[in-house]
Amino acid sequence: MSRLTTAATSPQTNVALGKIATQSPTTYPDYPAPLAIDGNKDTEFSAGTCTATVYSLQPWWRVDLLAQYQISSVVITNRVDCCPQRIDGAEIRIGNSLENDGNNNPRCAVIKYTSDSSLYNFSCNMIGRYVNVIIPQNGTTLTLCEVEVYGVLEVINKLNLRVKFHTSEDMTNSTTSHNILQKLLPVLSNEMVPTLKLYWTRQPELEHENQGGSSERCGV
Ligand SMILES: [Ca+2]
Repeated sequence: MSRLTTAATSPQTNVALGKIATQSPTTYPDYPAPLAIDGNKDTEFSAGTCTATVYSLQPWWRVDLLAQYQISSVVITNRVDCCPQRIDGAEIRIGNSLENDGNNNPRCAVIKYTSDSSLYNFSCNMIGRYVNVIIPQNGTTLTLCEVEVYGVLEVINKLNLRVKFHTSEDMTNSTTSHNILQKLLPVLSNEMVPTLKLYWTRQPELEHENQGGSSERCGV
C-alpha cells in the first residue's frame, strides 16, 4: 500500500471576487448581480457598478463561493447618490442551503442604515458556501454597489489515503505513478473541494496475489 496526501490552502482575501452572483428574478438587466462582486466600490449608481432589483417583494442577492468557506467578515458598499436608506433592514445570511434561494440560511447581521458611511462591515465567523443579502420587507428595491466576503477555504488540510488497484503499468516508474494521480484527481475532486493537490508520500509498491494457483500483479 502507498499513501497519498490531499492538501488545499487559501489566503485571507475577498473570496467573492470571480465567483457566481445572482439575485431576484425581478431585476433590471442593466444592473445584474455580478456588479456587486466586480471589485469596483464606486457608490455612484451612474458609474454602472451597482446592482438593482425592481421594486418587489423581499428582494435578494446571492453569491455562490463554489466551495465552503470559513467566513470571517462581510463588507457591504451601499449606494449613496440616491435613497441609501433603502438598505435599512437588509439581512446577511450565510450557509450551505439553497432552500428559499439561500435566504433561509443562518443570519449574520441586520443592516441598520446610517448616513455616516457607505460601508457596512460585519464580523460573521460562520461557515458556508452561499452569502445572501435579503430585504425581508415587501415592496422595496435592493441595490448593492459591492459585497466583499473575507474568509478561508474550509478544508481538511491534509488527508492521508491508502489506495490499492490492479494495473499492468509499472508503478515503480515515477512518470507512470504521477500519471495515476492525475487520473485520480477528477474522481476525488468535486465542487466543494475544487482545489485539490495529490502527491505520493511513499513510492508505490507491488503486491502479488495468488488466486487459484495463478499469480496476479497489483500496483499499490
Ligand atoms: Ca461594484
